[in-house]
Amino acid sequence: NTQTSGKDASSKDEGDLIVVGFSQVGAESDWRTANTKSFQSTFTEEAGYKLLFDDAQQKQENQIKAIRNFIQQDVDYIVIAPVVETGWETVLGEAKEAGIPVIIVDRMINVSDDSLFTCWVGSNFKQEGYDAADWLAEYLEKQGRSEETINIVTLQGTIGSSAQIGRTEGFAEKMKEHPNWVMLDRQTGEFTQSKGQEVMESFLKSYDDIDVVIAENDNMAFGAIDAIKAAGKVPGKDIIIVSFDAVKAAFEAMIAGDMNVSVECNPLHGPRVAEIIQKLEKGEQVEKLQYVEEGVYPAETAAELINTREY
Ligand code: GYE
Repeated sequence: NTQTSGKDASSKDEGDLIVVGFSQVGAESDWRTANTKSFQSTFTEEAGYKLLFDDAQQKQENQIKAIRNFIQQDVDYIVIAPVVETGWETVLGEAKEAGIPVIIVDRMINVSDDSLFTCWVGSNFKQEGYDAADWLAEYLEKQGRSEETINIVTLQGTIGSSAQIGRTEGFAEKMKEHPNWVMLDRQTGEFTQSKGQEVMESFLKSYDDIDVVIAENDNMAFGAIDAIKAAGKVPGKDIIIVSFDAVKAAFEAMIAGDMNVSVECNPLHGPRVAEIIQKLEKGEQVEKLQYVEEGVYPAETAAELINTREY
């Protein structure tokens, strides 16, 4: 409450609420929407919070502005879902100077002084890249194509974001175990369906022998599926679709036969951050880095599991 966090308890409009400023990346994907909802439904007044929400529209400069605003308003906690990893030192130095704890969620930041943030909770993106490659290797083996040349294209996420870096690097590392896999091209689709479709259209024009699309999120995969159908090919059969996030619409695409697998990335960080804040309120220690458990969902599991999915 406001007393333990050192705020003016007599302030009428905020009362005893814990004020949390949340700088969100944007609204680029189903994953992001689920992530935003998770915060909005957790940080309610009934639960004792006032949530100040800022959508940065995928721009770091907007995030820096929002964080400076939060500092000026003297919020109790700043939560950041950072769009990219680098460039945070100055503004986080200002938050530290103001004595406001900073919690990083989802993507990571790359700072030389790790006292600039209290803790981070998110996914192991490199592991997700490994999982995608391992699934593909097994699938191709079942099809008897382990020795065949396999032409791959990748729709990358926002360049410089942890989700892009980890998934690209994890997959690339595993490719070394498969000398017959060829990466024809990699380009960013900015994690959006429309850009994913656009980039896939250009890939289809440049290469007539694509075997696999790695889409670094489901929404770009949906765009790719549309592009493949428009080009007269069958997604899920002529071209294998490997994706990340495992949002509900991906399960629908898998049931329809359009997508082959989605590697899960869990967006439900609201309750995790609330737990961290409650510990900090009590003066307890929190773990510096918290990784979330995630699975891999091939198309064969989709029909059975779709109704159990929360996002
Ligand atoms: O995979 C994508 C979103 O950072 C994990 O961002 C997140 C990624 C997610 O736009 O859909």
